Amino acid sequence: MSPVFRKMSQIAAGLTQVIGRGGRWLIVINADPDALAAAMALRRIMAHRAAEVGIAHVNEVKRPDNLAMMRFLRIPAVPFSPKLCEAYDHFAMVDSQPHHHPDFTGRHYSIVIDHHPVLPAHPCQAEYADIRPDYGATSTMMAEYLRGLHIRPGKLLATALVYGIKADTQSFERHFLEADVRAFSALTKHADMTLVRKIISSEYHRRWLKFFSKAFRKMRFVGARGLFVYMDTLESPDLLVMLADFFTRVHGLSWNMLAAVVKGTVVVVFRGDGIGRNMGHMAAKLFGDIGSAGGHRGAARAEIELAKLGGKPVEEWLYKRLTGHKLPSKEQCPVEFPAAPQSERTARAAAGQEKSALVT
Ligand SMILES: [Mn+2]
Repeated sequence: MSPVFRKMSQIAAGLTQVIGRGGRWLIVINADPDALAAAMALRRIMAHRAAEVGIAHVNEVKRPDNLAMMRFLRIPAVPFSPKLCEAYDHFAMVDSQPHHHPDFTGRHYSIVIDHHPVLPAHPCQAEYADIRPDYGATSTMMAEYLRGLHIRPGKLLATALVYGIKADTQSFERHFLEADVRAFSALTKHADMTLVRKIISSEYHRRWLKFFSKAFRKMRFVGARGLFVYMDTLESPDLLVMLADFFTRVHGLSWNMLAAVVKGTVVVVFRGDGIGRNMGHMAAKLFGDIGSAGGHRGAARAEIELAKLGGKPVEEWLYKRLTGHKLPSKEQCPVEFPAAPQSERTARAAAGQEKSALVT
């Protein structure tokens, strides 16, 4: 047995000692892919030791990929409530520490396993605390526990842990350790990568499609590669962000500016390809004199109180600021793609694609 593996077995034994026998455990999380996966793994470790194990999330799970993860991987997490806690006598926490969320406070956690930094002002009081701030994901730590306890993860658990590591390290673009890579590659042998892809591609809610429909109707192209869309009134600026992010995936557009009135404020969201125009500069130049405006090269935002427009129609006002011109009517400015630059047209024609591109 290698020294590393022996150490993992010892650590895992410390955990099972605290779990003991016959308790009713509630695992409390702030749900994101890493937390959901880690909770599922701890539940698996507790399975034959505890009388009952529940998972509760203090946040509302809204993101479609997180909902897809819960659904496809059958994660039995329920909303947290003080009433729910009455049914349990032990509490555990993964991927968070008790001071991270107001709903976490007011009860004692016997187990805390996390990878966020430890703050001197909030030392962890748990009987069993394992906090490794250098790790890219709590899912990696849980994969090590499973290994130390000789538990081979089933397909759904392995898939959850793979997705947890992938999400927290942004597919290894953000901070990670070699341990994260090791756990990831070992888990992929047991995981269902079709399910991972299904979860990743669950980007939109069905109820959002009406906003796409509206955005497509209201598109106005600006210059050769810009797009402006005014969405009238929206409940949340998140919808603008969702749409603006979508348009960054269109080849032939290099920047977009999406706007709407949200609760009495004109919210303008900018997205760029990070190569051409600097969105932060653009936002500040267009709206810095009248509202808060700024951001960075690829993403920016401006917010202007609606009252400051003095009753002017918002779409026309925004278009004028953006282009210096009057908003053309839909008849004068039909929504159609501007001709592709000459070089692209020539290349397409040379490849014999021009006709099929028009037909399809
Ligand atoms: Mn995490």
